[in-house]
Amino acid sequence: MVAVARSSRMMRSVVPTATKPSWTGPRHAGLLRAGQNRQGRFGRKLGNGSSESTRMTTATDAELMERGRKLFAGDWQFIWASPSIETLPPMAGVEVAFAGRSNVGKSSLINALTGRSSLARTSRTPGRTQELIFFEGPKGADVRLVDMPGYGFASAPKARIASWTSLIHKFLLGRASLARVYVLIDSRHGIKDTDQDILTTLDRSAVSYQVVLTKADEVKAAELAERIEATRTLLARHPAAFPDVLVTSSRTGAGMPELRAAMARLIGEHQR
Ligand SMILES: Nc1nc2c(ncn2[C@@H]2O[C@H](COP(=O)(O)OP(=O)(O)OP(=O)(O)O)[C@@H](O)[C@H]2O)c(=O)[nH]1
Ligand SMILES: [Mg+2]
Repeated sequence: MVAVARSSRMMRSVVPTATKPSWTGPRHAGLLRAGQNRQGRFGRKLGNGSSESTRMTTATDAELMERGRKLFAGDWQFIWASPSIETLPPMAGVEVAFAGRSNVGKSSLINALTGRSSLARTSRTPGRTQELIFFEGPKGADVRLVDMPGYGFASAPKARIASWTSLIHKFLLGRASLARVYVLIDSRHGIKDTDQDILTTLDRSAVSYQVVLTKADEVKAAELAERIEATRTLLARHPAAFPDVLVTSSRTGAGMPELRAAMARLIGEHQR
């Protein structure tokens, strides 16, 4: 098996899967320690799911925010790109994936989280990310972010749409190391039919997932409040989803501390 590895944004090379890329740079060990609340991997899936990132106590909040900040201030590197389900990297650590329609802002969110302007490739044109792109966090954190191709990109050739769609659904259903999926929804548009397909797939998978509204800077406060409410109402039909939504803007940085904290908590739980 081989994987396409990028050592820079312009250059690609092929490395055998057995070879761990050596360009991951300095590492920061011991940034995380286990969280206070022990939860199994699926512990929040069906019950009081909103407690994790939206209803934390003040003390825990501050601690998690700081852990999240440190985690994402560490060294994040591209490690792998998979154009197919057969070329995925070996499973390791905690994986967190970002799914959503083309152009919703998945790659931009990864850049905003990591404080890097071009770790993930972004574009005004839909269809920019065409593979499953893996980024690895600081050493010791044992976490990877997965930037996914977008769905609902109507103007791409049908065969390519079918291939991306199949890759997305297979990955979400069959990846045991996937601990959380964030489903990104554009604040201007809300949940569409194609998003429902992904939510349905996630309901069938064993992974916990949460909706993240993106581009909050593009809508007025009243419209945003309506969108949040409408999204919550739709999510009520998906008991496997976190009932609450996270609101973000990669442009202004809004919601990033909360999202980082939620991931710090998730990782803490998995490290126990
Ligand atoms: N105003 C605003 N624009 C954003 C935000 N996030 C992303 N964008 C813009 O939206 C466009 C698409 O962003 P990407 O991050 O490439 O979107 P994507 O979901 O990765 O797209 P694909 O890879 O094609 O599926 C770019 O022009 C970004 O600058 C945001 O928070 N606010
Ligand atoms: Mg992208």
